[in-house]
Amino acid sequence: MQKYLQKAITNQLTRASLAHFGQQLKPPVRVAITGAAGQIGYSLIFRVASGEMLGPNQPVILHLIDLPFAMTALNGVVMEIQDCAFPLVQGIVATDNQQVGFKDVNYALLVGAKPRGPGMERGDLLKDNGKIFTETGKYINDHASRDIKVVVVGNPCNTNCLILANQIKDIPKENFTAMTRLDHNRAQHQLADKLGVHTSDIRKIAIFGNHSPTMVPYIDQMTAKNHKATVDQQWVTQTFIPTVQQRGAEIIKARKLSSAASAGNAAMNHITTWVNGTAEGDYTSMAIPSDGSYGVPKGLIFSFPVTVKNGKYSIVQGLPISPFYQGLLDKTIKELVDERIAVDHLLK
Ligand code: NAX
Repeated sequence: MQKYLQKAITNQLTRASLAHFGQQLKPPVRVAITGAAGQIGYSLIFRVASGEMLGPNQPVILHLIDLPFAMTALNGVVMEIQDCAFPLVQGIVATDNQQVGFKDVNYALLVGAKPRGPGMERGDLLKDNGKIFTETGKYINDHASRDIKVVVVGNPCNTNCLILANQIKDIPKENFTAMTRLDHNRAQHQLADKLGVHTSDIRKIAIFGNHSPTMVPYIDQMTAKNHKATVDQQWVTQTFIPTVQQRGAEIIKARKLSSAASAGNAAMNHITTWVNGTAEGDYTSMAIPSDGSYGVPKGLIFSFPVTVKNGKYSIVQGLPISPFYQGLLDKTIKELVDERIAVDHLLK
């Protein structure tokens, strides 16, 4: 089984059979997904394989990584990918060996993480995941492509990303990011619903801070259908912000399972926007290394409003921060500073 799983299944479809698409195909890129046998993995892998993340002319070699105990389940996922006969899938590497898993990888969606168990303190969660992300950082540093773009999804994703990036010696630090796009998408839906417009009509909103209940959905510059839009402050404080912050818990309560499909969707959105850019006049949310903007301590992995062009993101500067928002920002900054202190020994 192990031998089979570690073998690259190459040339699922030949270039000749791809030619019927009548498109100029790019050379294949390698996309790693950790936690590939898990729930988010299952909602994500097939959409990446179909070309939804990187486009219809971008063949992919999937690197599916999970822990040894999950290899049998992962083998089932591999069989299903094969049975989809995806035109863009040029190979599959399914493994519990990170050296093999991250070899020459161009994009990594780091979903795998230790979940918070009953009675587990946040500090213990940080430490356990810290070990995982320290190790993964070393493998990425030693084996991945130098242009790799990484999004950390596994929680606590901001600080996991901080630990990971600390292991990286010769890949730009800005290539390491964490996901707050799900929170952004959730905010967009709530606002569209409130204003009676489509989600795509809502622009210029952002998530600041940690992917945790302290996150700050910022809407002071919001437009709907390209016009400045406002909602009443009472709804913002009593309904909107708590709904976005607690949406994950609400979904678990309803489904008895976590929000895997929307999380997988957001992880893909994060990479697609990073590659293709933001729309003119709009921004998105990415947790990225702070450069000190908005008074956020340098180096924290902090969610900012960003614009993206030619594969590079830039923090949107100069947004007015009201005393209300400053109070929220201070809280989320403090939480991330405390998380950094808790894992300080892993950052040496
Ligand atoms: P599952 O428990 O279904 O799957 C996790 C998978 O990761 C398992 O197959 C497990 O074996 C694997 N895994 C654990 N440690 C690993 C390691 N070191 N290397 C490779 N694989 C490893 O959880 P799922 O629902 O898929 O959620 C995964 C993670 O996403 C969790 O940490 C969760 O908290 C986080 N989330 C993050 C979100 C965000 O917005 N940033 C939202 C959704 C989700 O809650």
